[in-house]
Amino acid sequence: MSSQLEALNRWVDEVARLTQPDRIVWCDGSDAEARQLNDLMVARGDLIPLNANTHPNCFLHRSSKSDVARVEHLTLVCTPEREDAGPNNHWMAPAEAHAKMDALFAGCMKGRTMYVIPYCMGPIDSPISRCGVEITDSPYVVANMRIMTRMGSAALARIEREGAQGKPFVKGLHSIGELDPERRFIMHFPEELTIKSFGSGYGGNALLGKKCHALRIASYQARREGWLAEHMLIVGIENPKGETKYVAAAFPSACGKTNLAMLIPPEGYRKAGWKVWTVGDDICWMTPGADGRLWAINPEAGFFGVAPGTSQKTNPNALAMLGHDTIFTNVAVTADNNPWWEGLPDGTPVKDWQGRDYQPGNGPAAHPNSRFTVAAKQCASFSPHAEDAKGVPISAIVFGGRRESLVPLVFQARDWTHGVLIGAAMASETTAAATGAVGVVRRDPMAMKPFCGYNYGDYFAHWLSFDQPGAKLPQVFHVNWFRKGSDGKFLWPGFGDNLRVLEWILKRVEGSTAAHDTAIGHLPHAADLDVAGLGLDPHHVSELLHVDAEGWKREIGEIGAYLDSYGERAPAALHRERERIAEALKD
Ligand code: OXD
Ligand code: MN
Repeated sequence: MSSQLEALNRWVDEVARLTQPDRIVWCDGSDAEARQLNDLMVARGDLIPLNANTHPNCFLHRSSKSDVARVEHLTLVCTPEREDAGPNNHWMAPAEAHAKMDALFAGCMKGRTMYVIPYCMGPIDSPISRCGVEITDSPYVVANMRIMTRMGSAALARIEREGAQGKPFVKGLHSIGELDPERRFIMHFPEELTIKSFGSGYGGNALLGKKCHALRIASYQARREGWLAEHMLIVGIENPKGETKYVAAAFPSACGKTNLAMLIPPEGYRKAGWKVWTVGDDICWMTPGADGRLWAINPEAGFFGVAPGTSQKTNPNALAMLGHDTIFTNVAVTADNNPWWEGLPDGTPVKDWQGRDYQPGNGPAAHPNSRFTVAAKQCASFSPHAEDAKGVPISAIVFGGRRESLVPLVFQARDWTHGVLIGAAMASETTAAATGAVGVVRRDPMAMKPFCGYNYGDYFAHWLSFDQPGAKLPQVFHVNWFRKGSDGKFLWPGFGDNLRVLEWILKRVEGSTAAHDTAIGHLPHAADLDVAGLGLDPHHVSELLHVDAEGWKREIGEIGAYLDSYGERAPAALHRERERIAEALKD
């Protein structure tokens, strides 16, 4: 046995001594194993089979009602020095955090089965991929990890192989505990490549490959090793000449990343031959290639998407992929036992997400953060290059937020440093993907506020460090689909029509269109955005492309105060860039 497998076995023994499960199961990822687990969960009531005629092999899981979202106030980064976690993270000293967690884990698996899940984040043969092992007492977590990662024997073989090369795996320990919000913590030990999560079964807290490993731990590793682990979708845009360019885009949670990743071109574009290819909808790992470009993989194998709002109109690709082999969490059901959520034009809920008879007075039928878990391969637009071991080359990076006012539909950074400032200054109105108030504007640099595993000041410096001689970095853009007019209505139709903005972005990447140079960056000339046929009021188009100098002076001032909150660690180059823009706004 290799020393890596010995280390893994020792850790499993140690965890078993602490948690005292009745049984230990090593997951091999086989179909037989999945069937057995499903039968068990159905027998226990953890999964409810849905209508087998319309939704073959689909199941509903109802969570505990106080366990429906990520819990940022209970999510900690435990570095030896508090400053290394930064003001962007909750922090605890590692020894104290281990003691606290081990006390929670002591004996917590009595009467339960402990599952050992070896997994690989990214294509099993990609040098960019990384492996981990999650230990959990939740069969629901196993079933979801099976969809979201490459899980089982192949991952274990890679872990063993990499051990021989001295490459470690990430250790994640999870228990649902008693699902008591008072006894819930998600702790990260980046220097030990370790995660300990207790008391929640919710995806972002419990599927440790996702936010915990692929973002918080990976971002820390990426800084040490010279790559980027980002909260970004990856999409390929194929033009009528058959050329595909890849765009990575960061938006805060529940701002339409899944919809953008699976966009269906408007009819005129479709007829002209435009196609959109989905590589990923949530996480992007990018690494500089020998050619100087950034090459990206989606470390995930599935989508854990927000159900409400998903419809034939907003995301037909997603709706179609949810017709079979899908786990739904906290959606409502109809009388004929089909899944239902707000935003579906047909069907009537009879049971709400808690399993109660549906009554409008009780609030939405489906929880606003109800989810589907589905294999990426089920998506009709899944890119034929999504599993390429070398990844896909990124031509443009797009940042975006949900901003009712001020921020134009699209603008382009002058250069990489300006692009990093735009990412660092991102802000958005909060959504239901995390507990807490919804609709409050908060700064969410690169959409990584809940996910950056170290001090944001160091993170910005890491981003800046990619600007090396010979680097062919992507162009950087900012979009805002959510600007509202004085009548309180959205000015931009969004969804498929977002391709009109992506087309302009790609033209800028090619250098085939001019732009309007402003203090905040390059904006489209109204005539260069293909909005004919949208029926937009020309006044609304100019509002969408308007730079309100007074409003931006205030914004730039707030960005300065925000950068100051990172003290010495905020790179001087970002301060200088901000001052340059502040000066330009005076003209
Ligand atoms: C997610 C999130 O689930 O960002 O992707 O919360
Ligand atoms: Mn996300």
